[in-house]
Amino acid sequence: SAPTIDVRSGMDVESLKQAITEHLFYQQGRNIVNTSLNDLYMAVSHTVHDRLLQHEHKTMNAVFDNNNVRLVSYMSAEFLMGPQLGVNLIDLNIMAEMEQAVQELGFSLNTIMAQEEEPGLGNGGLGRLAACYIDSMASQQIPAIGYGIRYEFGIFDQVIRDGWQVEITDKWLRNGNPWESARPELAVNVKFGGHTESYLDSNEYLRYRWKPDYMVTGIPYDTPIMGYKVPSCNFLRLWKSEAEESFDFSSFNQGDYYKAVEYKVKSENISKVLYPNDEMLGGKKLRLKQQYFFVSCSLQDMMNIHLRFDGKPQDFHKRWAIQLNDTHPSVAVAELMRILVDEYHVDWDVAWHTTCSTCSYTNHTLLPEALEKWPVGLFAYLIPRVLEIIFEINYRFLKEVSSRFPGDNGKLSRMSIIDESGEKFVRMANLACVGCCAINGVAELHTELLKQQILHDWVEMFPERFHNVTNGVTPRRFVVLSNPGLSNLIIESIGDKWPGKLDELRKLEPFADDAAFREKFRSVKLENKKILAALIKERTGVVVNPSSMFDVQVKRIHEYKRQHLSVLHIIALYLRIKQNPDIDIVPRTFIFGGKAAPGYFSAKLIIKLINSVGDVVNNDPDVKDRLKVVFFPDFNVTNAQLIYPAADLSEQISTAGKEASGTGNMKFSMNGALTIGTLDGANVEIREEVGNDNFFLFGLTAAQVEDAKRNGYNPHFIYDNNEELRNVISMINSGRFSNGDTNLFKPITDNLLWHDPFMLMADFSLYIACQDLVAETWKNTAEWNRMAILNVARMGKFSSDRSIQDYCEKIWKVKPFNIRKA
Ligand code: 26W
Repeated sequence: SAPTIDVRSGMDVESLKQAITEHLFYQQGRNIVNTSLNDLYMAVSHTVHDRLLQHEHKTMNAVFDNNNVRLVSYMSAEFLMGPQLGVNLIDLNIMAEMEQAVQELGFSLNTIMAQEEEPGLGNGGLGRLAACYIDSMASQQIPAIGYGIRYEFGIFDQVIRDGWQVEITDKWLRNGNPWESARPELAVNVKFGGHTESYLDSNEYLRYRWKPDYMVTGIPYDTPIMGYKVPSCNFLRLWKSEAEESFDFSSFNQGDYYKAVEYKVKSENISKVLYPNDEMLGGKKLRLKQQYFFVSCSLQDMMNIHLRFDGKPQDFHKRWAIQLNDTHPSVAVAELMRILVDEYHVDWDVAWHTTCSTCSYTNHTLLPEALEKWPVGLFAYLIPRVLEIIFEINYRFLKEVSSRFPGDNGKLSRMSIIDESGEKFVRMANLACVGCCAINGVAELHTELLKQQILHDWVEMFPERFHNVTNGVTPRRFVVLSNPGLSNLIIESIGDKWPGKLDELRKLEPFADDAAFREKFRSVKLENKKILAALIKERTGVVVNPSSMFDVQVKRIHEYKRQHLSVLHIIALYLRIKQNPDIDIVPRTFIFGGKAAPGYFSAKLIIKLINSVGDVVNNDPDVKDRLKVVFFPDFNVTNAQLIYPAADLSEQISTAGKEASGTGNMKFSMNGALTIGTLDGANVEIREEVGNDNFFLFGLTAAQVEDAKRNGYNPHFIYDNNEELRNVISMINSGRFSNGDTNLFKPITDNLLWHDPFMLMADFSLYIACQDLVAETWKNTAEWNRMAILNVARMGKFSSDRSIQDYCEKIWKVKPFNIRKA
């Protein structure tokens, strides 16, 4: 008999084939013989999306039927999602069925997956962390919504021309987005500009209302976020800004069509483009508008959901736990107060209790230049009523501070939400610390330094608010999907429970001593390296040897991350070869990748330096292909998924105390790379887990860095006393890597010699010695692979599932909600 076909939800091959064919025809207007690759990708993705919607619908019905569920709202200006098709097939457990369905239609699933244009709605670590966390919340069956901005242009695409970074706009929506659904019926309005006035309500209470200049409409676009092999499906809700339809210009300016057009453009601009800066933004007005826009939309939406449950406005905290991903959404503290007090007439003190009980704040950086502050004047101009509320919060808070610490004016001025030392600013971290019941750092060391340094006053005032939640990453995307070779090897050995329960990987430990397993492990890595080598050839023209050590540093380009320290090492090796061409040296391929903020000159010059050193080293016959240097252009999630599985050595070499956590470090180890790293961020905990013997540690500690600074650090002195270092710097300054131009890289070398804020000079000799040990270890293949297998086996702690469990227990006080049992 003919198989029963269920076009919308069937998971068998026949149903999938039928569904693809129908979507191709009815949605794309194509049939299977004249389809384009993109139409095919759209049809396959719509087929998967249909199935996700079934789960999303069931999850939301179960949640809404239950009055006691507390939901999580993960508010983030960035969600660096990466391609969706592959992970969704894994979560639905239909990868094999889809592969077969597509094959029977005459295509290859890999080619179709490669067609996807990833939503790059984030800069780096913080945005990618948000994406891992919404994945893990769904997998842990925590009812949650991710709230953010639907940027029309995500992070720019990077191309390299003549060794320099060139930025190209990211038109990720140009071929359509099959994963999102617009929900215009859930649109909300956001006020901007104008003035406030007071009035007496019917009970003679003094109230305030905000008469805005104009309003902007937020349209939500939802993307389902499926849990891994569980029936729960949450969603990501991103806001697009549009002009408010009913806004009537004619009433004050008869028929001014141009004014209406201008207003439309102004409204739509808010969600137009992601700011590509991951440090400070010099008070960009549009950025503040973005922040307030998405926060206000999200809070209104959350209140609507809460009221649908028949909740009272002041019980908002019983329905919702809000996590603020850094300070970017921290205006939520004031906006929630505004909604409760102005719109629902809740008493101030009650509203304040509700707000503080709802919100928690995650800090992601200690770098002072990345702490957000906005000119008070800008706030007054854009969101006057919100500023009044901030003043009121601050007035009441400072009264509390002075009664707790009488006469401590230093404390008062440091803790004030308003910076009054010169031009007045609103300090967003202070607003978050006042209005949140929990504050956390993202790795043990980072949390300790936060408490000692930038948030010290806050620890004295509110010690119970402080927590650590060490970051984690999703093993579904970063192992199962991106490294099928390794996944299958692990499954053969210890079964298939580990992707949802990463501590299971411990069972791999005994295999580290099994020569046959080590050989299979080595061959998986080699295959991954061949794939990457082919891609490197295609993208850069450089031919690399897959059996050389792949020494990789991929992350945003920043001086504190010290990509240039690795460059100094490369030049040192090159000098050794030039001095003795027959020297016995371990063949290495150095692979760099990462974007520089468009206005960050030093970072862009570091990219140029990497490419310039590569040009010389790669083409010098004396090198005999023993060293290759590659800058892999346009590092993004898609490319990352091909790079981590092919790495032998992971470079995590930031100045101690500067990298809050790092998450790439975790992705490398999970894929069987060994780490060379400083005691910084999560490196400390990674080393603790994998064992000191299985981690290449070097460099000053955070405390030593601080001491050296206090005692008048002198980089030039170190340079004077280290011959190898002198030769390396001289080689750069000689113009050898810049066609004789002795000035091109001067800004880098001068900075190192005379300032060196990130202490490359201090760490240079330690780094080189450690790299020599790395090379020695590499020569013993069995030993290297034993160490690498132990790294994989001991990475359980760094699953984002564990991070989410920590947030649930320590901060949100929410439990998994099993929709089957509900
Ligand atoms: C105001 C502009 C701006 C934009 C982004 C300032 C700061 C940021 C982020 C905090 C930068 C970021 O991505 N930080 C990284 O967050 C990761 C996730 O917690 C950590 O692993 C990284 O160490 C941290 O640099």
